[in-house]
Amino acid sequence: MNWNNAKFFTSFGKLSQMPEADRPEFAFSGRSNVGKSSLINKLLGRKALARVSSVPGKTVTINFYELENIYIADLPGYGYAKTAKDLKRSWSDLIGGYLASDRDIALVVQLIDMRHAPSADDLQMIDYLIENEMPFVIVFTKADKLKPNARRERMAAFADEIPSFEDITHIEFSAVTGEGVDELRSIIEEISAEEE
Ligand SMILES: Nc1nc2c(ncn2[C@@H]2O[C@H](COP(=O)(O)OP(=O)(O)O)[C@@H](O)[C@H]2O)c(=O)[nH]1
Ligand SMILES: [Mg+2]
Repeated sequence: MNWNNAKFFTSFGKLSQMPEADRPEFAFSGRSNVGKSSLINKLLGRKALARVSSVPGKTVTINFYELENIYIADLPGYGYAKTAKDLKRSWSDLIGGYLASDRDIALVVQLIDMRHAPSADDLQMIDYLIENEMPFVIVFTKADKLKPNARRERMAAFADEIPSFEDITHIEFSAVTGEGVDELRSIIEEISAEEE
């Protein structure tokens, strides 16, 4: 797979605007500021395909990037403390509707900040994925921000904090050092090959 060939495909804020489901989709999910845009840019070998910002966006949209025979779906970040109620509702309508659709969601990549215990929203998302038997992996982001000892402790803690952790494929990732990029690319390549 040529990872440098990704192009922005479309952006939609309403389920009625979802593009045709004509290929496998890899959906990226996580709370605001977890490092989702940075990860997508790193994965796709681009500096700013997905917008990196410390200010959470005000519009709730799903952004699709097209890469060879797959879509990369950038789901809106959740869990921002100041999120207004109606924004929260449009978030759950959009994400919930997308995940529950009959689209070919080949994999959900659930991002969690390695420095912190998973939030209630993270755990709700993981429960949803398990309950609905959706294929997913967890990516622990910002690995470069932890010293080795703290990192070991946090990884051990996740095993207690995340249900069925031993059965979930997880990747330790850093957009700064590039750690985990090859591993994540291999997983996506393997699944897209199976989908052919
Ligand atoms: N040190 C470090 N900072 C990161 C990493 N990934 C993202 N960040 C920073 O975290 C903040 C949020 O990143 P962003 O990609 O916009 O998060 P998003 O809201 O999930 O899309 C930005 O200041 C990024 O520079 C990482 O792997 N290491
Ligand atoms: Mg972002």
